[in-house]
Amino acid sequence: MFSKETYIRRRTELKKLVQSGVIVIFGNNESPCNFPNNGYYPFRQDSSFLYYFGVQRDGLVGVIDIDNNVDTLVGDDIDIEDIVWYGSVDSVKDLAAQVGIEHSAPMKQLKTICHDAIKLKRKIHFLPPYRHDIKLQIFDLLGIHPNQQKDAASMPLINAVVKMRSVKEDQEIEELEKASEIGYLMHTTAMKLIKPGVTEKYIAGQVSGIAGSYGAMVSFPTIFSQHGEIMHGNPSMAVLEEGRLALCDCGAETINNYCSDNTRTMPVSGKFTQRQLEIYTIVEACHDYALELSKPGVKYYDVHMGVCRLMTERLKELGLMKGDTDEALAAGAHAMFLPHGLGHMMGMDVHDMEALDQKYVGYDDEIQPSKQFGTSALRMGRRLEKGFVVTDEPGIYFIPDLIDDWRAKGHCKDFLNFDLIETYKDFGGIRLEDDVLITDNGCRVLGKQIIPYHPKDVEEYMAKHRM
Ligand SMILES: [Mn+2]
Repeated sequence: MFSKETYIRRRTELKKLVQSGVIVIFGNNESPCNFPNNGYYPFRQDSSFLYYFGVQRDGLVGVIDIDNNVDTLVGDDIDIEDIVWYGSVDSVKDLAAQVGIEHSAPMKQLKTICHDAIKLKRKIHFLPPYRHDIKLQIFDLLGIHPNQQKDAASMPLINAVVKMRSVKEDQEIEELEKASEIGYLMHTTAMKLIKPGVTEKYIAGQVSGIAGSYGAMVSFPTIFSQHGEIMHGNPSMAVLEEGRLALCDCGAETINNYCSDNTRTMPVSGKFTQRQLEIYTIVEACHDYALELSKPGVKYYDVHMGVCRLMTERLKELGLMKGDTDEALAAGAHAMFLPHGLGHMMGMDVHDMEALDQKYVGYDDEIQPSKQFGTSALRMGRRLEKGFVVTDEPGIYFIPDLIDDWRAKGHCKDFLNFDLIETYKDFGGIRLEDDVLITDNGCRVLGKQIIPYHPKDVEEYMAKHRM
């Protein structure tokens, strides 16, 4: 938790931006895993609630009455039976005081607060809910059916939250740096443990445990797979095999819930083959090129397309693509190899604020999401600003089903050498990912130590440290 002044300042700014009405920000409730008392662990607070109210406890709602300038933390104190099991917990009144709030109220009063506002025809601002229990709570309070809640969510509130959370404060950057340090440990541990004969799940489990040991938890379920061509491949009981690549995409959250998100792709044997190096060095060049291009004022959409252009040129040199580069890009032929976007915003959510809808977070009036396969998966397209944190994550994948699908349809056949692509069906995929802070006139990769990614550095690290 930051100082109470931080939360007071943020709520004051939020009131200025939203201007009038009553803001209701729902904290998360405990979420049952397989029975009510066996919840998903650790408890994860809603990020917007954390941003303005800072409190990690479940079952709280933050109310900001803009017109009367009254902030209230709503929630029930826990009773003696819960204290027996979980230990003593601060009262809601004390929790409120810790984040500079004078008023607290029991949960039953939320209904009165909402009904009074409705009677006076005051606007009640809420964010799009993503958990079903909160949807029921909103239905109960405001009478809006869960199916209509996304549309009924407040645009002034969404815009204000996006505006504020997009630009990271110095103390937030410090937290992100801490998350990067844990991420460094996670990835270098994977490099130490990778060898023929161990399972994907073993390495993913070891790596995820590091996030739990030094921070709150992983920032998303660890992706570790020899099938790097599956974007979000779950680690399986498959055994690592000599000659294959293993893709590791993972990150940590600090105890204050700031994230890291990195990807490395490593040779199981400790040495890349010539064929692997040819593809790897293209991804490496794309990763570095994005760092060259990224600075305030530049559209991330243009950085994405710049990377796709470089990738296309290099794949043409290998004979995997052909034809005019501009035409290939316009047709979306590069999406055969890169069917996702270059990156996304990152902060307290690994895909920052995605719950508020990507079109309000990564796009604006100037730049709208593309509908073309591949580019449509770009989560961040708008102009970069100082203080934004985005991921830089190019990849090249050989997806057997996609190859078959496009070949059968003849899709982009003028730009793709299907005969050669066929021979890569056993290749897998390569992705390299780092987290990037936009600075005054450029950008820098977060983390005191950069996780090895130049092929020589990866091989040297593995040769030196492998167990
Ligand atoms: Mn990512």
